[in-house]
Amino acid sequence: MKNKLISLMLGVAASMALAGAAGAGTMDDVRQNGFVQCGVSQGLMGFSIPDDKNNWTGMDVDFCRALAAVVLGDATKVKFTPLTAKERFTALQSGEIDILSRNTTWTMSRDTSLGLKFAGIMYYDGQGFIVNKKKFPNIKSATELAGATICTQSGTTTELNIADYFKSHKLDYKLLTFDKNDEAISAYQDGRCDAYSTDQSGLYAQKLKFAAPDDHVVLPEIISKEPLGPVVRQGDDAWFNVVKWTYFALVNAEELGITSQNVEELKKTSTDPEVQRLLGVPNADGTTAGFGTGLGIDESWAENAIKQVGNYGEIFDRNIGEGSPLKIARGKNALWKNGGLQYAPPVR
Ligand SMILES: N[C@@H](CCC(=O)N[C@@H](CS)C(=O)NCC(=O)O)C(=O)O
Repeated sequence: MKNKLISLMLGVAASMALAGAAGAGTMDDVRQNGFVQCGVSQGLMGFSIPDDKNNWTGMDVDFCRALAAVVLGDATKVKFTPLTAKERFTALQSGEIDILSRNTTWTMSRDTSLGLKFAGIMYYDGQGFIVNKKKFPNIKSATELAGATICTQSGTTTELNIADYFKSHKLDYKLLTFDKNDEAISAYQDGRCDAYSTDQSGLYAQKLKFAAPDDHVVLPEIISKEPLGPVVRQGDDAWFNVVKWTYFALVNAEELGITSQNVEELKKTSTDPEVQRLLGVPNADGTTAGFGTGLGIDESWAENAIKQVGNYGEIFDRNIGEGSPLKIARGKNALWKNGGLQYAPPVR
């Protein structure tokens, strides 16, 4: 009993400290600063990567832009903080960033012990392996990697999943981890390890950057569930709601056929009540439905994000889908009505 009380008190103190790290509330901070401080990866094609002029692109980057459009009405009001896998959670806990949008897997310990809160699953991923065909000419399966040295980035779920996978298949292995992903990739390319492992989306992204991409093959096994999504601190429900409903708005917009191209037209002409609610169209008597008010923001919150950044499908397509060099199929990330897992609760 005494122990329980002590751990309860410690828990409360920890969440107060976490909430305190962000001052009065993250939404107020963001409004005062005039921008969203968004933690991203240091460079992962399709998710978050800067060009030589420091213009960032990617799904994770676009999510933060959509959030800025929702909260501040302007998708350009974002600053990006590139973070290694190891640094990312401390940056969020300490209040250095307002949101972490960095191909981060939703796991129980991150969602509980680390004091964080995942707002949704932007991308359903799973971990895989890539190997050099010259080293393994006839390889068909990861089970043939007995005794192999695997390179990966430290501070990731990847490290832990490899241990589980090799242990459960009773295979020996050696792990070579690096703080920076570029170092892990160089070690793999230099032949210091037999395989490189990460989320499958990351494998396809890295492969494109290899000197001879066709020399490498992604093995068929998916050894884990890697639900990737945006994360915030616990103890700030108003901010959590805004982040969560930004994601839901993007998915609902795709489901309702609202795009960056037609959103303005649909706002004026659509008679579909679902479209009208999402876009904050006033009722016949001039009153507003109040969904923006419920979030503490403008009624045109969703319209701003869709107009300036696009719906979920548009974001997927241009960054990692058919409209991108990665050409990843929608697969599990298709809308639920098309057999996928992307599903958002209704705006009601
Ligand atoms: N989803 C996994 C892995 C995330 C991760 O950090 N992956 C590496 C390898 S693809 C990465 O994004 N590196 C890019 C960077 O550090 O800039 C996790 O949350 O732990």
